[in-house]
Amino acid sequence: MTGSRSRRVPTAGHFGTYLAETDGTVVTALTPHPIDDDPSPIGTGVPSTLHSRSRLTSPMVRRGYLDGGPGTGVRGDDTYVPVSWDTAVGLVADEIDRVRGRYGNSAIYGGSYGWGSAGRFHHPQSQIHRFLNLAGGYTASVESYSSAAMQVVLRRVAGGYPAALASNPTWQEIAEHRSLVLAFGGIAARNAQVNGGGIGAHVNVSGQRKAREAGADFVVISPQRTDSDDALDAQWVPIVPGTDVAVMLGIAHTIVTADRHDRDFLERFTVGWDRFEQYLFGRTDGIPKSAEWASSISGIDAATIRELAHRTFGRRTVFATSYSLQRADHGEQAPWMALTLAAITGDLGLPGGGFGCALGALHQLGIPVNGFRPAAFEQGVRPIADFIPVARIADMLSTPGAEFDYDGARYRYPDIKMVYWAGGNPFHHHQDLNRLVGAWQRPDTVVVHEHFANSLARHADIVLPAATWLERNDFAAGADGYISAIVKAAEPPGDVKTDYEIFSLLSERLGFGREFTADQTADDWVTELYRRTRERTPGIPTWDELLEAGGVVPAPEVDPGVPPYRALRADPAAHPLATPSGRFEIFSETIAGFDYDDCPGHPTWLPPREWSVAEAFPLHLVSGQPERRLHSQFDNGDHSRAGKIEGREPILINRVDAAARSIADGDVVRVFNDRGQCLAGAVVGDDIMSGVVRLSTGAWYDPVEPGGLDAHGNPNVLTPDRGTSRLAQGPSAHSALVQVEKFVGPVPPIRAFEPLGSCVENLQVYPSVEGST
Ligand SMILES: Nc1nc2c(c(=O)[nH]1)N[C@H]1C(S)=C(S)[C@@H](COP(=O)(O)OP(=O)(O)OC[C@H]3O[C@@H](n4cnc5c(=O)[nH]c(N)nc54)[C@H](O)[C@@H]3O)O[C@H]1N2
Ligand SMILES: Nc1nc2c(c(=O)[nH]1)N[C@H]1C(S)=C(S)[C@@H](COP(=O)(O)OP(=O)(O)OC[C@H]3O[C@@H](n4cnc5c(=O)[nH]c(N)nc54)[C@H](O)[C@@H]3O)O[C@H]1N2
Ligand SMILES: [Mo]
Repeated sequence: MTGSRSRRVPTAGHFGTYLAETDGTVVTALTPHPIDDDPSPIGTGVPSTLHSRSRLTSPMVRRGYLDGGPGTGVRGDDTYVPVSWDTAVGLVADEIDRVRGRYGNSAIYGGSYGWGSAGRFHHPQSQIHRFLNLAGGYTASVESYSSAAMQVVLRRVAGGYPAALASNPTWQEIAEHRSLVLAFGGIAARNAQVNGGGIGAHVNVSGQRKAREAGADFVVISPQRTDSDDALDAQWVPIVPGTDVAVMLGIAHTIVTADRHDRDFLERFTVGWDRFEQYLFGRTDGIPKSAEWASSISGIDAATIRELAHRTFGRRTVFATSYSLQRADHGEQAPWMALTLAAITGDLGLPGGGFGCALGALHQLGIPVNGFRPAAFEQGVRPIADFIPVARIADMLSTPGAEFDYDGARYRYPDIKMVYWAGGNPFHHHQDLNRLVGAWQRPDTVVVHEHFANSLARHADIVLPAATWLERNDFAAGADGYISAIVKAAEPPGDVKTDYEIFSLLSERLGFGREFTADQTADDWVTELYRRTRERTPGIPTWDELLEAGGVVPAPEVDPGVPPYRALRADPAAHPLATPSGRFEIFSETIAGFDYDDCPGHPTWLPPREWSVAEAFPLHLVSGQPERRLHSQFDNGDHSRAGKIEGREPILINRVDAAARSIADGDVVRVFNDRGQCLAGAVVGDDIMSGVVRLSTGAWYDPVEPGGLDAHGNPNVLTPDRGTSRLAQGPSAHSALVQVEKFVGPVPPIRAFEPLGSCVENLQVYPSVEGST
């Protein structure tokens, strides 16, 4: 790497735009792009990973699979053998052919959920789905780990999730109306660092600060003090996790008792108020949902709950719910109830007020919506209909043919013989990983494309090494309204190929090469998608002009249309919501008609099922998003690793709970329940309320033996794998109870960042590992 040859090229990830310092082959640093005044440091850790020990540099096949063929050996407990691309491609193509011929295409699970990386063309989900569609189709997944419960319930009662997002109040409106923001689950500034598809420049948190300066007031109702930016000067109201619906009911009860509800709004724009009011006042179950009642459940005193209600009187109010509230047992209820509160106060659809759908939880939420839509790599048509709700993967794999309920209908799980993943990691995102490891043994074959020897690669049969976004040309253009060039900054090491090259080889082998590639190289496709984007939206610079401008430009403003909630308010007859009544459904005849005991016809307080084990496991575990990473991505990089304690993921624990367990700041602790156990590094303090611990997601799963203690601190060995309800079947990660104790004895090393081939040999002896303590 000589200084003279070194240059800087623009690049973009889900966490922002950067300049990559490169000699043309190797990237030495990512520095924030000058266009970004509030950049995320997450990207700075990426270069340290590209040539690290955990980088995959050639196709690998699990030893047992190579010897015994499909369906043999144990995933997660085997060594790996490097093979040529020719061998690897042959194995995968033959297996696709065998499985689809013998069992049909529904036996291939290609949901491949996950964030992958930014880039309109190389977007791994588009790549894999286009490929599998041409191969005859695959069993897909619906909804997301982020928002499944919200997506399904809002579709039933409020015209859909996109309508809620399009109707979100912006920080600017909140500033103009000096609104009161009641943020259930907070507005963690660390979460606005990222956005799917990229971020030109970070403006979300500065928007929040401007709203505060203009006179908006923020209340953060959350177990963690640091769930909002300090500059917001928010009132912190600690709450027992999983009890938000009770508190919202207590607020509603107080408002209606004071006769301050907006009867006119309820009458004109909602249905079912009468039914809900019966419940609110306990006429159906004998329990008035008073502030006192809510207090006994949530740990917030009744006076505070009443005060929150009183503060909404005569004040434009936002009832915001983070995504975390609905990634929990009965997760459908919190967003539905927040919407109901916003209907009670009549704020729904008013600028700067109403329902705040996950405000600030992603960079795009809270900033103005731009109707600009870039072109995408077409996935084609999926020729078969089989699907699962995304978080039901372990159920599907372990009980083929079993019936499941989802959104009013009953379906059967297909019998999966082959799993194919590119651009996501179920051993990061799924709950109850020990259960997943068991279910994961059932299919005959697991194929993955990965950058690194991470937990997914370690549980695969055929591992194909994929290029990172720094090793490809592309462009990013996301919901934040910027267009960013991604200029190839490094050569992929070793035998690494892009996802596109891999799928092109496979397509050729399977006889549909030309259909997949359309005879275009990757660079041809990038040029073509950029051309289509420009064709759709006048005012976008040419590629050369984009580069001359530094590689990042704002996209032209495209009118997104009137937000649906506002349009409804203006003229309900002309702009009904997409619900059976055309209005907000506080009581949904449709949902009531499904007769689900875990999701009744109106927002309802339902205690989390997890609470049945509270005696043995007294601490609530919240496993939110990591400050130093995007999920599990680049956990092997220096930025993420600088945040570890003794190499373990930090766990926040309250002073009182720590003292009761003789745990000191910096201790290695064992976190456990009936589902699993992991180590973590204690951070003792007052930022988390007593009775709750916080362990972020994303430490690479690192069991000392299959199913054993996770040495590194992945919370998903502890979280329950339960659908939110039969309505949405979403993930319920945030409803987990655990116990914590000081760890005694020799601390096992971190092996998560070791090369793939060595993963089993190292098991016995805990050798000293480079970079771990
Ligand atoms: N306990 C708990 N669990 C959770 C959550 C929680 O709050 N608590 N949150 C959930 C949520 S909201 C989400 S969105 C999920 C996120 O879950 P995922 O999206 O699955 O997590 P990532 O770590 O982003 O996984 C992306 C993977 O794709 C790989 N990758 C990146 N780019 C490319 C590429 O171009 N090609 C290929 N082939 N691979 C690539 C990365 O190396 C990485 O392994 O996690 C969920 N899991
Ligand atoms: N830095 C960074 N930012 C990210 C991501 C990332 O990986 N890294 N991932 C992005 C993605 S994919 C998504 S979907 C969003 C997720 O956005 P969210 O789901 O909103 O984020 P979380 O961090 O899971 O949770 C936010 C806070 O909710 C609180 N909380 C948990 N359970 C409860 C509860 O029952 N009641 C109340 N009142 N509070 C509770 C926790 O204290 C937690 O800090 O974040 C995005 N932002
Ligand atoms: Mo997410």
